[in-house]
Formats: sequence, structure tokens, C-alpha cells
Amino acid sequence: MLTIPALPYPFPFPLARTALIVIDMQRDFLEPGGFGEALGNDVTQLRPSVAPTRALLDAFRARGLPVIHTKEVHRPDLSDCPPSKLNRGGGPLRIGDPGPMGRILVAGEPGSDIIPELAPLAGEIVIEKPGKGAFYATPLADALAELGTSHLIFAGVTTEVCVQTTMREANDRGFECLLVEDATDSYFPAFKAATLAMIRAQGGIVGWTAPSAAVVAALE
Ligand code: TIU
Repeated sequence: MLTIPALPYPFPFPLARTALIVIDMQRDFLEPGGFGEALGNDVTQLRPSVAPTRALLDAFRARGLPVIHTKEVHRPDLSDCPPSKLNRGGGPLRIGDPGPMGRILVAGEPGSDIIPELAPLAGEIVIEKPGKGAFYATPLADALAELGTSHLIFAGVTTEVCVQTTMREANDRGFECLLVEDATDSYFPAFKAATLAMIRAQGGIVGWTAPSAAVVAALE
């Protein structure tokens, strides 16, 4: 077992059973003209997490450890987007509408791509998901079972929406979970801070948090 200095206490992990999961680092959330901006958000708020996420990717890749990327996308016919999600927001652009990066949050459109800095490498698992959580209506659970994964290191956006939803369910499914503090961002810094605090409260009720430097150092 290796150990990462973490909160609320050190995080022990077996290297061979640990995977990195990077949630939804897509152009639709991080670049102007996508879903995030259509919801009225300042997309520049998500930029600080890019370099730390890249450092995690480099460290996991150098060790030959599994990397899983997720993307929040819908089928072109929107058959996997319930009306409750389609109609939410009330802004001028909705899921499936044409925007400057193609149709908003639709699989295969330029806006749905993971940003170039964090692009998946050949052989890395990419999970397309119609919801906020990465387990709902996806093959993620089967993929993790096949890998023999017991411990998950989380990065991605946004902290309190897709990252937290996925981490909470992973925790319920028996995974030991650590969220990397500087490799996640929210459009609302106060929500990010609150999410980190609630994850590690009550003795780590949902899991652990640690800075990327501590995770990278543990892998060296
Ligand atoms: N709106 C928002 O904060 N997030 C999402 O809609 N999806 C993800 O978090 N990926």
C-alpha cells in the first residue's frame, strides 16, 4: 500500500487497483459558446484545474495505471435526454441547439470533445454519460470491475455537479475515493469549497481530498 497525505487523514491505496477518473473536461464546459456558458456561467472559472489535471494524467500514464475519462453528452436524436433535463435552465440555448461549437452537449459535436490539453490517449476508457453521475446508464461499473479497481482518484468539472454526484455514488458502491483539490473547479468557487468540506467532514463521509502535488509525489 502507498499513502497520500490527505484530509481528513492519510489515504492508503494499492497501486495496482487504483484508477484516475477525469470528469467532463469538455469544451462544452470550459470554452465560450458551449453548455456551461449557455447556462449563464463564466467559463474561465474552470481553467485553473486544467494544469493540475494534466499533471495527474502524466503521472498515471507514466506508471501505466488506468485512466478513465467521462463526457456528458446526448445522442443526436436526444432520446436519452429526458424533458426534465432538456427544459431546465430557461436560457436561449438548450441541449441539442446549434451553437458555435456544434450542437450543445451532443455526442460527436466539437463542443463535446475533451479539451485538447487533456485529450484521451488511445486505449484509455472514455465513458459517455447522459446524466450528471457517471454510473447512471453507462458501462462504468463494468469497466471498473474488469480493471479490478477498488480506489478512485477524482479530477474534473464541475465539483458540485458531475464530480460530486459520481463520487458519492462510487462511495456507495464501495470504492475508496479521493478528490484532487486543485484538479477540480466549479463556476462557483464557494460551491467548490463547500463540496471539498462536505466530502471530508464526519471522518471522510464521502472520501478524502488532497492536492495534486501530493498525489503525484505518491506515484513517483
Ligand atoms: N452545470 C454544471 O455545473 N455542470 C454540469 O452541467 N455538468 C457537469 O458538471 N459536468
